[in-house]
Amino acid sequence: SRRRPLVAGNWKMNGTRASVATVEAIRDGLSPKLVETIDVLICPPATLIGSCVAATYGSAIAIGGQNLHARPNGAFTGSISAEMLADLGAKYVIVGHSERRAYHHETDDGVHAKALGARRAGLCGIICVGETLEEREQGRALSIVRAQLAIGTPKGATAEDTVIAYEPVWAIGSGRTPTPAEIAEVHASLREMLDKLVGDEAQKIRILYGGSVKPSNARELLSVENVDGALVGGASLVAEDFLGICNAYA
Ligand code: G2H
Repeated sequence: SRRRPLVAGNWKMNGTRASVATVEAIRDGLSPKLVETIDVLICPPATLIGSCVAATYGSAIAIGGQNLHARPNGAFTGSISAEMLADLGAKYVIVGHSERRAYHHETDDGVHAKALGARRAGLCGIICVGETLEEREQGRALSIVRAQLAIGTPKGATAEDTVIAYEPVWAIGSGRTPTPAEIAEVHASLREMLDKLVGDEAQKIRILYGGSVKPSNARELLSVENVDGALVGGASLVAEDFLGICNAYA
């Protein structure tokens, strides 16, 4: 496709200063030929963003945040703004991951506000959508993810400031993945909805698949039509596994 693939790692609440070595191993393991073809991103916990940016300076790897507060600053104890992430050298930020939605009560309107915050600070927001198992079994998967996309995506979103990630909640960390046909159906529907939202720009905006991506299934999942890369959780914690996923594009 005309879209440049993005392979993104989401470390979630894992990693200490020693884990910067993992980013260094990923940096050193990416072949020059591969980084001509794909974008690579690691989203470590906020405590490690600065040191991971330093470790990847001048390399093909971008560093991002996993969450942000929608406002630029203020009396919001414990929160981190998009401006603060950008100040550290982050280029991306994950917005509305299902774990944030489930454990921190994030709503689609809240996701929209955070996506605006990311854009305000010059970050690319990775807006996450996905249905629960119950919603899928009720035949509501498409209507759920389309609504999440429609509400969460800022007006005038572009490929520079927005990436979409489809992560079926039941596939996250479970080892279960949708079939290629199920993924293709959702991604086609999301792109059609994006077209309604932003017009022609929809053809440029990347839609990632996330949920139990690993080296052994990456080639199959990433070759599905309209899948423009992966958001990788567990398998991004081990350099060899993450590189194995990136090499699905080699
Ligand atoms: C989905 C994914 C990364 P995992 O949350 O965002 O995690 O690959 O461990 O299923």
